[in-house]
Amino acid sequence: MQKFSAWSLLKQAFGGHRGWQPQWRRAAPQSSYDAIIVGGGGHGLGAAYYLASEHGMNRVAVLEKGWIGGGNTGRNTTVIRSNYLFDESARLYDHAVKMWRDLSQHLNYNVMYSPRGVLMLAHSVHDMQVSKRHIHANRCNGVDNEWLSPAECKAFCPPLNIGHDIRYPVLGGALQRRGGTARHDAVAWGYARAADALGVDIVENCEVTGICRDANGAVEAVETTRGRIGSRKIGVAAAGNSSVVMGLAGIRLPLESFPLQALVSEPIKPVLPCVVMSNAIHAYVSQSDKGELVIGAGTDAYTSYTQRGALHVNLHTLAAICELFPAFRRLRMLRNWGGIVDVSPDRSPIICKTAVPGLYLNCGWGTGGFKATPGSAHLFAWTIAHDEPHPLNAPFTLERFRDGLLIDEAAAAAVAH
Ligand code: FAD
Ligand code: PYC
Repeated sequence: MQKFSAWSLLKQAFGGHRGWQPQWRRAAPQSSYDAIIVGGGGHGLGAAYYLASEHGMNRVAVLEKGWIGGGNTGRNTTVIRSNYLFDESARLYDHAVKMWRDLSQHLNYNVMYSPRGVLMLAHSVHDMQVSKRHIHANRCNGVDNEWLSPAECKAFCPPLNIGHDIRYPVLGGALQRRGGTARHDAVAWGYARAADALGVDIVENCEVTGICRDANGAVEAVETTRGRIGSRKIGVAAAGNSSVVMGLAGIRLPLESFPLQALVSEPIKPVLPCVVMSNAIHAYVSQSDKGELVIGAGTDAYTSYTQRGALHVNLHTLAAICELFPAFRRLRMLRNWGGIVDVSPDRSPIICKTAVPGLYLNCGWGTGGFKATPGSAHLFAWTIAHDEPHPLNAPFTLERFRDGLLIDEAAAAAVAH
C-alpha cells in the first residue's frame, strides 16, 4: 500500500533529513519480526530492503541506535571502484559497481552515482609494479583498469602537478573509468524510503544492548533501549561497533576499530573532473556536486571509538594534496569529521552466518565499504534469507582467519592503515 502523500514525497525529495520527520521516526517497534537488522547504515537498510523486495520478508525491522546514515554511511568520502587484486574481491566489489549503475532508477531516488573515473597515482617503481599487477589481475576478471603515463594523467586530470621537482613525482597512474562517486546520505535515505514502502520498520534511537538465545543456543530476541524485540534471524551491520555488538552474543571478532577522517574545502566551481588517490602519500581528493573538494586522510595510528581523528593526520594529508595540486593551496577548509572503521587482518570484509544459529554478520569493511553498499546489502539479505552464503560472499567468512584462507587486499585498500 502506498504510504506517502504527494506532499510528503516532495518534502522527502527536497527537505532532506533536517526539517521534515519521516513516518518511521514516529513508529514504535513491534514485539517480534521475521528478521531484525542491527544498524541503520547503507548496508543494514539495503539488506532490509532486499529481504523485503527479493525474499518476500516483510516483517523486518532495522534497529538504529542513533539516526539512519549517521554512522560511516554519512561520513565517508564516497569513492566507488572495484579494482581489487584477488578474484574473490573483484567479483564482490564489481557486483556492487554493476548495481550502482541503475540504483537511482531502482530505488526511484537519486543517489547521484557519477562514474567519473578513479585515478590511482604511482610515485615509485614499486608503486608502478603494484599498479600494473592490479591492472592485469583486474582485466583477467573483466574489471576495467588501464595504465596512464604522466602526460595522460595530466590530460585526464588537468590540475594535477606532474613536475619532476616535487617530493613524490607522478610516474603514472591506474585508471578505472567505471569508478566514481555517489551521494552518501542519499543512499541511506533511498534504501530507507524503499524499504519503508515495503513495510519494513525502521526504528531510530534504538540501541541493541543484548542478544538473547534460547536453550539450544539459537537467537530469539534482542534487548534494546526500547525494550525486548523477538526474532529468529538477526543480522548485524554495525560498522565501527561490530565487536561490541557481536560480543553481546559471546562472539569475539578479529577486528580493530580506528578513527578515519576527512574534510571538505569551501565550495568552488568545477575544477577536478575525477577522483585522484595516492596510496603512497596517504591522500585522495574528488569534487562533490556542491563544489567542495572532498579530501580524505589515512587512519589514526591507534585504536579508538572517538568519531574524530588526530590533527596531524589531516595536516600531513593537506600538505600532500597541495603538492599534487598547487592551485588548491589557496582554498580554505570548510569542515572536517571522522568515523570509526572496523579493520580486519586482511583488509577484506566478513559477510557470513555465524556459529550462533540465526545470527548473521556483515562487518570488517575498514576504510572501503561505501563502494560495496548495494552489493553487500544484496548478498547479506540473500545469506539471511537462505541461511547460507551466496556464492559471491562464500569466501568472506569469519573462519578464514582461523583457517588461513586470507584475502589480503591491503594494497588495494588505497587508504593508509
Ligand atoms: P554504518 O553506516 O556505520 O552503519 C552502522 C550503523 O550501526 C551506525 O549507524 C551505528 O549507529 C549503528 N549501530 C552501532 N551499534 C549499534 C547498536 N548497538 N544498536 C543499534 N545500532 C547500532 N568507503 C568507500 O568505499 N569509499 C570511501 O571513499 C570511503 N571513505 C570513507 C571516509 C571516512 C572518513 C570513513 C569514516 C569511512 C569511509 N569509507 C569509505 C568506509 C565506509 O564509510 C564504510 O565501510 C561503510 O559506510 C559502512 O557502512 P555500514 O552501513 O556498514 O555502516
Ligand atoms: O576504498 O576507495 C576507497 C576509499 C577511498 C577513501 C576511503 N576509502
